[in-house]
Amino acid sequence: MSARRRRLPSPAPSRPATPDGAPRPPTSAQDRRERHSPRDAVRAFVSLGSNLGDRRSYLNDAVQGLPDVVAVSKLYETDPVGGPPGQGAYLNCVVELRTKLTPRELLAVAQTLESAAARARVERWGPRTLDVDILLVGDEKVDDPDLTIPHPRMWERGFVLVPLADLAPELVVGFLDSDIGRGVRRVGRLDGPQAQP
Ligand code: A4P
Ligand code: MG
Repeated sequence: MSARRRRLPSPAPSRPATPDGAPRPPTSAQDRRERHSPRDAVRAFVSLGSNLGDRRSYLNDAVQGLPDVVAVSKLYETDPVGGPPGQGAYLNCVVELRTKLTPRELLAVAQTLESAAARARVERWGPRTLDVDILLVGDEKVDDPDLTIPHPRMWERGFVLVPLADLAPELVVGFLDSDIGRGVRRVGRLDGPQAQP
């Protein structure tokens, strides 16, 4: 199924007006962001990882479910970073979007895709069928308890920076060196028209 035909989760509903009908004032950074409309489409990047079950199939399904996809990096196999010992290797890639969705709407999409992959949250950095992390959304910055953009650990992770370099080499200059890239092994590409050759 085409990514564009998939139904996206609805954006968070706006808060109801006060009893006298006056609109409520914004109380948080999220409210202020939602008042900026219409939004221009921006370049956004999403990291996908899987180290449980049919890893390639979970990543393929996630790419199909993402909106506004313009490119998909090559596919890489990487040793687990953090988490319990004995986990299997990950397959990782990065997807580029051109989207008007807000960071919070993208997080909702990410969590819907993880649920569709029957992701169980047992322990932090534990093995998972699918992890979807929002890396960058244009030049937006979010620092909320449940959402941080840019993703706070992306600049120190080879499994993010090596595939990101396939799509946006200018963004990793100064961050990606041979130490960080060590152990990130290219293993082909995903299916689909947007995949990197
Ligand atoms: N959250 C906050 N900011 C974001 C964001 N930018 N994108 C919150 C996505 N989620 C964000 O994530 C915990 C919470 O982070 C979410 O509820 C969301 O509100 P999670 O996916 O439930 O838990 P997690 O992934 O175990 O924890 P965490 O800290 O997000 O881990 P990471 O940073 O995602 O790392 N090794 C290899 N080789 N390849 C991998 O892909 N991935 C991880 C997970 C660890 N080691 C890995 C890999
Ligand atoms: Mg995560």
